[in-house]
Amino acid sequence: MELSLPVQVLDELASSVEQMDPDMVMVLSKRALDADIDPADIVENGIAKGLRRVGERFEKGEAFLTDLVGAAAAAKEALESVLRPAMAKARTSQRSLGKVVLGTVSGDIHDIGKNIVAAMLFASGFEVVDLGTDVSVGDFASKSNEVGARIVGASALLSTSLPVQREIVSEFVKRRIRDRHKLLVGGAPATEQWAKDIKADGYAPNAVDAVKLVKSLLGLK
Ligand code: B1M
Repeated sequence: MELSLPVQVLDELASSVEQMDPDMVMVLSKRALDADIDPADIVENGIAKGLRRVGERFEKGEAFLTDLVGAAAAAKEALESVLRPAMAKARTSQRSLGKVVLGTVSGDIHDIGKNIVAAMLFASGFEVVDLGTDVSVGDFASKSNEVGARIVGASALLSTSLPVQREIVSEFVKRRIRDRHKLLVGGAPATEQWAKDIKADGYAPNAVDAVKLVKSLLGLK
């Protein structure tokens, strides 16, 4: 059976990320946009799929750290220069729907997923203050309070960095600023149950759901 065009392009895109081919990732990302595929779909079912496949091979000992680095570099180039601008162009309103602080927790330098969440939130009308990676618990609390962010999102990709999300919640309680901010967690090892256990306000498995969650936490449609 012949695959329909969008499925085929996204499949090839995932494979080109896996093959660490930045030029092909770029070409296929543009082709997918030209075929009117939603940028969120391109990211989730093309680029992220390829990255996760490399991760699975790495876990089984079939790929090396250099493969993770190469695949991430190929993905990042297209995300930053093609897909993020396409998402920003789709921004519906210039009026800010609210301020969101985002960061990857301390000990963790994975930022591709967090950057996608940031791009989708921006495209949906939010002002995003991105603290970057390896962000300390104290910085999450002080920066969020300083900029007056209603929403604070912490991303963690390592099982060893996941517990930092709990420390962030505790830090906001300790500083008596917990009720001023809604705390959102995400990243591959996080789950809905984990968010409940650590008394965060919510968990999202992907960028599209993160936008929905932020809107619902702020009482927006
Ligand atoms: Co790393 N790595 N890595 N890595 N890496 C993982 C996470 C791993 C699962 C691979 C594996 O073994 N299968 C594994 C962790 C295992 C574990 O802890 N259980 C791992 C490891 C072990 C490591 C190192 C320790 C390897 C080493 O040095 N020996 C090391 C750690 C470095 C550190 O952080 N201190 C390391 C390094 C790296 C690179 C630097 C080479 C590179 C990252 C480059 C970068 O980000 N700039 C890298 C990569 C690329 C990966 C994988 C292959 C891909 C990550 C990714 O970008 N996914 C990853 C395998 C995997 O993810 N399954 C792996 C695509 C991205 C779109 O998805 O980040 O899940 P994700 O984001 C999603 C959702 O999770 C969600 O929305 C996003 C969009 O859908 N989301 C949120 C994310 N954050 C959110 C926040 C929210 C809401 C939703 O609200 C706040």
